[in-house]
Amino acid sequence: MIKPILSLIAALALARVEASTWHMATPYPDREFHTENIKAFIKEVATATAGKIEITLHSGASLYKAPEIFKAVRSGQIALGELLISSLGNEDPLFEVDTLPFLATNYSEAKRLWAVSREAIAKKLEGKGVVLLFATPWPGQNFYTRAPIDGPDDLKGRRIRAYNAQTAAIVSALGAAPTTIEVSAIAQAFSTNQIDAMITSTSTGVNAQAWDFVTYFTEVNAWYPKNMVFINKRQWRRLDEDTRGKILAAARRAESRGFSMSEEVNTANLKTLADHGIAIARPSPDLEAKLGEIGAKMAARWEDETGAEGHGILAAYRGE
Ligand code: PCA
Repeated sequence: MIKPILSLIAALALARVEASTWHMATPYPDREFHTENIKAFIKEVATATAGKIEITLHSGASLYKAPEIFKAVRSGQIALGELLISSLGNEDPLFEVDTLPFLATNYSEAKRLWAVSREAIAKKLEGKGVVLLFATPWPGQNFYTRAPIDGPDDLKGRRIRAYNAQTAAIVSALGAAPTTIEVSAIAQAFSTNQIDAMITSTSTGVNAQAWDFVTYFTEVNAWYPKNMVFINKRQWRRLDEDTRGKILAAARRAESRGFSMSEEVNTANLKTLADHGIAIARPSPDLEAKLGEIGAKMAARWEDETGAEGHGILAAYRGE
């Protein structure tokens, strides 16, 4: 019901040059730090443009589910969206660079990886009809399990949640069974035994109240996937230079704020997990070795698939 109405609103908005209300969709809940950051961005855009650009945010997959958001923005049904960059891996493997295990394992490496891949990713997105505004990393990705993980064999046969094709591939490489589940369905998936473990950040773990389902958290910080906020390209081009400049300035601030928020939230959330009785463990050397081996194989395959472009990014990242 609401979708045709939104298309109509979008069409009307396109026909007018003055004040516009744009719609934006994200799969992530209101209480997520990414969402808070987006709300601050929206406020700054409204202030900087003196109310000319108002953005209505639809969080928690309330308007579109994650797999529909890219198409909705690209086709102009809505103006803006937020998505995990790597969820576009089926569009182009280049989008999966920040989901390669053990390539970037702390915030400063995550920042460096973004610095060397941002331009190529922005260009790919433009070719697909959207303009990148900013990206924000999730905290590092870790294991949430019901039993301790002493070594990689303890993960064999587990039913582990995945959130896209790349994470499903990592789960399979560990000899476990992946099931792809959106953030909003995590609790239900655990309670119906669809999954008995997950790999995600402290942020999603706390928001999903992981302590209701699991007892162990193994901290590997295996990769730092990023969300991106992007806008329909036609809508973007229709704006005057001055307005675009103001939105880009707000986006730059949102990106730098998002990196800091992610780190702060991670520290606070590690404590929240512990306060709820979750045991926080370091990985055993053989679990780390196995993940490193999977990461090296995936990076080599990714480099093959992405050719000179991917090779250039990895070489720049490694300082070669
Ligand atoms: N949370 C999102 C993506 C990565 C993360 O930390 C999720 O679990 O789906």
